[in-house]
Amino acid sequence: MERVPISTWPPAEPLNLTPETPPLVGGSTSFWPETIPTEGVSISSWPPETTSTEGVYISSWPPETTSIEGDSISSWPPEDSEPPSVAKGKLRKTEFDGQTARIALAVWLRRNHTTLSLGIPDKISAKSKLNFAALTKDGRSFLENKLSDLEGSESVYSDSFDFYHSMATFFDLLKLNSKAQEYCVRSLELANIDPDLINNGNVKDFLSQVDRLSDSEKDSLWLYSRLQYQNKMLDKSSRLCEPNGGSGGSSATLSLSDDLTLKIDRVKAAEISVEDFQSEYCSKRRAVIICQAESPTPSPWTLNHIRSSCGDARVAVKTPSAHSTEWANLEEAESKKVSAFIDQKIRDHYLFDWSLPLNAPNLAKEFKVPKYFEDNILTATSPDALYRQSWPSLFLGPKGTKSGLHIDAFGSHFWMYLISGVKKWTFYPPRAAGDLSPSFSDSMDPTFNPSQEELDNVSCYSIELQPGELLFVPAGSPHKVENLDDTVAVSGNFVNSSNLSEFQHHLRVNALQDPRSRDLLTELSQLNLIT
Ligand SMILES: O=C(O)CCC(=O)C(=O)O
Ligand SMILES: [Fe+2]
Repeated sequence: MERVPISTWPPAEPLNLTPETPPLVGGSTSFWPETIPTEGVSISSWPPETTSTEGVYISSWPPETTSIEGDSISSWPPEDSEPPSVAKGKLRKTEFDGQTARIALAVWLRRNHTTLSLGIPDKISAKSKLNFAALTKDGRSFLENKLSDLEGSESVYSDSFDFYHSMATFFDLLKLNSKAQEYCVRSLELANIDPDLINNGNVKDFLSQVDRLSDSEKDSLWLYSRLQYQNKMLDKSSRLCEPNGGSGGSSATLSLSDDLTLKIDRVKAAEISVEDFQSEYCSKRRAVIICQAESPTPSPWTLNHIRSSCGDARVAVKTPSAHSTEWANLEEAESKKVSAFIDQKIRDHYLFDWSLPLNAPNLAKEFKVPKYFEDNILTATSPDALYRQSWPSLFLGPKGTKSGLHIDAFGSHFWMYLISGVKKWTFYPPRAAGDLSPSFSDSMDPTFNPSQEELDNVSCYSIELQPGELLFVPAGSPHKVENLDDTVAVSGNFVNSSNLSEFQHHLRVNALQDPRSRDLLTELSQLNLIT
């Protein structure tokens, strides 16, 4: 696939986001590679008429060219399209067409969505729809049939990397994790790639090895690495051995270390130095609320002030959806001016994690990041580097809006300063993440859809964040948030020595699919900030 030069993103001008545009950063910052042909398709135009945006990464969005514009649903993929080359194995198109499971499912969906009643909800993204379809009875049996056809021709393709990679993607979409991992390993072995490449060597060696891989080899290594991360989250025995947080295996009560990790102190700013914060909270992975902190803005950020400073800027507002597989179960609802968002105050529309440097630079200049979080390697990079301008970001949450259970992306820590209103935060122990029904699809960020029973079996701890309070959320903590009033808040994700190793791990995995993560690794290594 075509990859647009990194220098074209982010655009110099603030974005005029349309509903078709994928998240700018996500995270929120959820990194956005989507290698399904449904990428960038707006809800209203589902199923897509064209597949012109196939496999475009967030960092290379929007695509410069449209490749197969004009093809209709029924003619995609084109009849005469060449399947990917199959190393050595004799290609028999009827048995193995080279498709990965997501592409096969998307094509199947396009052809059958009018005749089958799959119950796919309307107002969710193309990505969420595809994940939903994979869980329907018909979707599952399509995938199972395809998989059993593939299994039937395994002997013909026993030396084909593409074949085993494709099989792994089917097992993965069917949530057969150990089979998926086993087939990833086979594909990587056939391509002479060490499955543990992600964990080995310094950054330079890692990148020089990765640069030698083909796109599908990187995809296979990416899937293997994501499965490894996922299995670690799900594996009860390894969770019991971890030093931080968590409820261990079956946990109605907190262990002593969980108690320490979960309990959230309120400390007055005058009584906590930056060093105390680092040693007592940040490096111990304990959340804390710092109260009576110096105001980070020269004048109060009322809605009027925000409207007059950046009312004309556009924002893609979010809305929660139980069926969403987007980050924190938040779907993009619509694009509108900030002034319209403030005036209309539509129930369930949430202005969420909106980058101030990128979208409202004047407002960004007024905000001083609290001293506790200045030690942040994401701000040591060049202006165009990934994450460099993502924060501080703004949250305007009408009463009742929520963000679903999630873990902050790329191993980052998080802070939030609440300007007005009250936010209810609920934390779960990091080690209990696997007990809360995490579901992985195409990123390292799972969505969580725990049943009431699962929730009842895991300890949690809630606090109500008040105006003027500053919250620190350590990397790896599952949490969810509800706006008890109309709220205005500002936040940031950050990385320092205490979370550098998991940050690097996530960045290495992401670099297999996202060129901007790859460039960030290179830059941080050139700056000697990582090795
Ligand atoms: O305030 C919220 O709704 C959630 C903030 C949060 O957890 C995040 O952006 O990671
Ligand atoms: Fe979060």
